Amino acid sequence: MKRILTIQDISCVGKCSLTVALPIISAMGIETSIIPTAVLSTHTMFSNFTCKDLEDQIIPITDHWLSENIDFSCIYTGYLAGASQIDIIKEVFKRFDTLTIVDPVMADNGSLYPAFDMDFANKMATLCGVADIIIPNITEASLMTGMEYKTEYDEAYIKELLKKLSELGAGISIVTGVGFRPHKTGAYGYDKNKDEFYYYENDLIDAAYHGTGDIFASTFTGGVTRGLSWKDALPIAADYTARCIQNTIDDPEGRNYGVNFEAEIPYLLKRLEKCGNLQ
Ligand code: PXL
Repeated sequence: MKRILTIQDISCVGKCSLTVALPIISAMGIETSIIPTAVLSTHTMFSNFTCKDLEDQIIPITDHWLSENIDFSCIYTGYLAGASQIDIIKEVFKRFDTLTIVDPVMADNGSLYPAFDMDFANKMATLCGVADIIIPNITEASLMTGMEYKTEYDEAYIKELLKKLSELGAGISIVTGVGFRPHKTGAYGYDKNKDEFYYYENDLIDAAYHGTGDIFASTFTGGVTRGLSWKDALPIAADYTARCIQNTIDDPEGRNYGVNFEAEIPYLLKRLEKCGNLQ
């Protein structure tokens, strides 16, 4: 069985980060090891959340793993609790020398999340520079490239954003939340070694929930780790995320604490089955 290491926070309530990545990647048939970067009472969109930074645990945890010869098929990072964690994550990448996927979680809808500033964004750009695959949304991509954040844009803008992102260093850059037509959204990717773009769109569901970026990134990471190409993993991640959002809207009891990704896991597994013999 393949083994992924995912490094992000645990928000105890408000489905996102590890409480999304762990169940989704496990359901995809991959052992999921974790390093929690922090423990929060809720994600940071609630008021008065508590936060215990676990930065001092990251290197000792990996020291122990190295002494046990533990290795990983992929390392996937999400929400980090502060700029000083970024150099530590780079050291973890060096220690395990495997496929690295960075979701530079820090901003959305044109603004940084409450815990972050431009110093963090600039440092995050350097982490994206040493990753194999990066998955920012448009806000995060514009912060890291210095390009203007736009809510109305054309394909030329997104392609320029992707080219500038790839200049940071990653081989494959994927920008999420990209829509060119009313009621549509999607993800636009660029493979810099092949100079190849790929866009996949699905229906935009008119509701904003927390944790949907984490669902997309976790599913994408699971697909690539099971042996799918990034272009095959991307539509599965996009469609599953859209179904999770739709399921939440349809749920009369649904609370705005994250989407009902659990209810759509059978759909995700059926999609994976259709991919044939995966690793
Ligand atoms: O879903 C991204 C995320 C992860 N972790 C924490 C967050 C957020 C988004 O706000 O606050 C703690």
